[in-house]
Amino acid sequence: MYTIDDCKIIELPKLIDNRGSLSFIEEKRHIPFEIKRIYYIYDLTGEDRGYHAHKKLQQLYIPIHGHFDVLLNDGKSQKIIKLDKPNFGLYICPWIWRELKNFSNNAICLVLASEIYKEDDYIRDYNQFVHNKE
Ligand code: T46
Repeated sequence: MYTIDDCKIIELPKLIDNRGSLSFIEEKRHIPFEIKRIYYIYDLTGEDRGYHAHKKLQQLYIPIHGHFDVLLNDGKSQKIIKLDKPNFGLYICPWIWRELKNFSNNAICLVLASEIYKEDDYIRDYNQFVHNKE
């Protein structure tokens, strides 16, 4: 049974020189899954996003610009994690309810995902999520 303790902040490499900074991610080295999809959310209006869990999907959220909060809930416990550094990503395992909130101006969230998009991997009803976790 997955819990919020299976979700973690992953520090990514950051190479700094007089031109700026560079971070990189290699699958199975910095993150525990193979990357099958990359997407990003941007032009955010301030409305919350998420409000769902995934049955199989693993993801890494990276705040490549700005900052925002992620609420994680496993049906029993919850915590809120602030993402505000492009070299720190949040790994989220399956079966975790997530809500993305408090986006700063021009925030961009880059997401690395372990599976291609499948709507039937989503649980978008919180009561159903809690019921299925039990
Ligand atoms: C997550 C957060 C951070 C696709 O067609 N392909 C895709 O790869 C994705 C991610 C979405 N879509 C479609 C599904 C919906 O019709 O785009 C529309 C908006 O997706 P959704 O309402 O799920 O957006 P968010 O921001 O609430 O959630 C998304 C991801 O779905 C989710 O896995 O963790 O971003």
